[in-house]
Amino acid sequence: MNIEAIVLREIRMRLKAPFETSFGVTQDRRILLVEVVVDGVSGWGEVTTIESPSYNSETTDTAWHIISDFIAPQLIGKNLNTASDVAARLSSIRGHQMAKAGVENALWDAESQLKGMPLSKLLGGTLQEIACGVSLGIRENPQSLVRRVEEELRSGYQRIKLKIKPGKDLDYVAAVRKQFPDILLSVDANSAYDLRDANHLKELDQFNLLMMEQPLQWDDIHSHAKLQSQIRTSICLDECINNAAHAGAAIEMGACRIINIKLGRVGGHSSAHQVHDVCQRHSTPVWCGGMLEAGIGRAHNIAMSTLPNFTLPGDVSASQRYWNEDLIEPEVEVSSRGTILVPTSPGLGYAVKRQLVDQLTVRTRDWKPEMVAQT
Ligand code: OSB
Ligand code: MG
Repeated sequence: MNIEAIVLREIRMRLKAPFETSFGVTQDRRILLVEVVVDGVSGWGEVTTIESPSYNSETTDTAWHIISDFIAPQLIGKNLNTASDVAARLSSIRGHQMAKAGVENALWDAESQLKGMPLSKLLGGTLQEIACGVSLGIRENPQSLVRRVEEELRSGYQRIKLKIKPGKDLDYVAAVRKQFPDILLSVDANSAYDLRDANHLKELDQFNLLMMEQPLQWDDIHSHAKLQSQIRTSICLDECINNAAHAGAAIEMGACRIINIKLGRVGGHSSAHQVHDVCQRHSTPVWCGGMLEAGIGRAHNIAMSTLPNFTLPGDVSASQRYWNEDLIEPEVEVSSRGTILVPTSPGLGYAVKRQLVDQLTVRTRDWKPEMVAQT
């Protein structure tokens, strides 16, 4: 696999509605797209940073810097056997998993096209259909949240996740649970609490939740182990898990019973596969998290979600829930059973709308082998 060109683009896209989490409100997305040209074929990846360092330490701008100044110069003109060699080549760059994932995943797309197989198959995926849930942002009041939940259930979604934060938790969850006693329901705090809130978080046990996602500090596995021993609800770690070693440690410490895998947060498909495998060996179910992705990121999430231990519904939902027009053709659609049918054509299985990408692009940088030879 000869890396003949790398193109980095920043696009701007506005979400249909603002999305509120414990760390802030997002509506105007700044998304980086990575295009790699390998043996004449274009592969695409999406960098899943948000705009501020409030989910993890990366931002759209740090990813631009790391890709521009370190990753692209290191990879341009190189010849790889497979996309799974990339992570080792980039191991001298500490952290910056989302920046690395955007590039690595583009190479996986290219490899699957060159081999004439769907990306899901190249990754070793076995599922033909993936189960979908939705993540609902924090609302003005419990009643409007209940109405949103009702709409999503009517569309067929199999699991509802509510964003919570201090002051917007128990009464919201209670209202939804009262209206829908039997649905799969979970909450996500995005690190809004600390261990002193253990008794408060214990109140959530009464709602029979599928899980409580990342209640404590973004980088503190140990405190989650202490909390898990005090509550009945299963903890699911998101922010804390950046690689397979973290996943193994968290499970062995009893810090969680479920793990959310995000391709960006763990550094790309190779690492995601390793996290998946560690969890599988420990009989710990996983599901695919979301980062308000546009279509390219969404397509990668779908391919990853076909691995056999993705046994819980993910946060990967229809393009139309987020965007007036998505970057891919066809857009991601969800069946009335709350599933996405995995594409069977080579590569991502969705075509990138280049014209739309061009319209949305606000800055571009590209690399060709000769540019490196000159320096
Ligand atoms: O914690 O899962 C999260 C969005 C941005 C940052 C973090 C998270 C989220 C979501 C949205 O929950 C998931 C989605 O619908 O893409
Ligand atoms: Mg989360």
